[in-house]
Amino acid sequence: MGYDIKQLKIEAKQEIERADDLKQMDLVYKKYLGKKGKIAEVFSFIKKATPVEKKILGKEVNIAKQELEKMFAEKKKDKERQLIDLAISKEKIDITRTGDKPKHGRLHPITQVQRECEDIFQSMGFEVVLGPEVDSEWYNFDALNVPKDHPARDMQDTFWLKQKISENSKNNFLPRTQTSAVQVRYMEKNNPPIKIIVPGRVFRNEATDASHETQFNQIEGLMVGEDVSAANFKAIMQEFLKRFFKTDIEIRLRPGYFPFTEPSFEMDARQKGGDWLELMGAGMVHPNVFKAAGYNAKGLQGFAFGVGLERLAMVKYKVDDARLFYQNDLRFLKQF
Ligand code: FA5
Repeated sequence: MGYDIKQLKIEAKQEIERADDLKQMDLVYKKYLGKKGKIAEVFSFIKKATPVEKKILGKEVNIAKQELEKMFAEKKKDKERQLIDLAISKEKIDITRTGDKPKHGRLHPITQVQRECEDIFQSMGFEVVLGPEVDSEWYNFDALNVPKDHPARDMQDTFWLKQKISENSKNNFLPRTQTSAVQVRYMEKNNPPIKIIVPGRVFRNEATDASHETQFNQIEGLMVGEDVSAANFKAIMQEFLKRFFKTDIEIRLRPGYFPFTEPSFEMDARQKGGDWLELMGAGMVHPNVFKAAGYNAKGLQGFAFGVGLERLAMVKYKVDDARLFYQNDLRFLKQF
């Protein structure tokens, strides 16, 4: 007998098992089950064989063909399923994975503090008013009852834009040293009752330290009317501080001196266990300021205050050095 079907089957099965991908499987298929494959070869041999050989060999080769076809079909199915699974796993979107948070910007802590203050004062009926950052010596000093050559002018070291050229202080300009410069500017154009706050940048020619910058932000407050009293100031301040700090803050008032208020005081604040920090200057508006604005001061009263925004932020967030706000270190700024 010219053919060992058992051996043929063993070889074919081994090769099918070894075939790793569909392409190799095709080759193996052709080799054994193709038109010119080994099984076909046996069939053509059988055609010419003796009846006894035909009977024995025919049965054996038919069984072998069926087995190999089956084995082949199963392996092919497995391989195809594996390929589909692989493709799916590559394309799959895991909807349970936490997303990547897009990085987004945020408001600077001092801007946040400014907006918070604006919201609180607006809700108490104050209007937000702005003034120029470069103003005249008149509005910044003279109109505020700070006479020329008066030592009070040295309280706020001033950057001058040019050599002073004029005797008329309305013609000399400076980066304003205080938002109080907006008081008379506003009163010239508006009549009482007045209830305004003025946020803005101010500039001082002084050495910097943990609580002093050459450029910082203030919010001025001004309330003027016929019977505006120190009690009104106290009530408004209490409400503001309660809403701004939200936690228990210790406050103390000290007598102070500003030429544009009489009496004047200064307010310090601290978090429990922290150091006292001066927050603001304040007082009852001096009659000379009303006069400079062209008001008839009789019967008019008002209070004014100027609070440092960096100082508010320092106490609220327990930051012990104001310079941190302006170093642009994102690790610091991201905390707010
Ligand atoms: C004034 O500027 C007055 N115009 C305040 C005022 C307004 C008094 C209205 C009366 C009526 P003073 O120089 O003390 O005052 O500054 C006010 C606040 O600004 C200080 O309490 C402090 O919070 C802040 N401040 C002052 N200097 C600096 C500085 N160099 N750096 C940061 N904050 C400062």
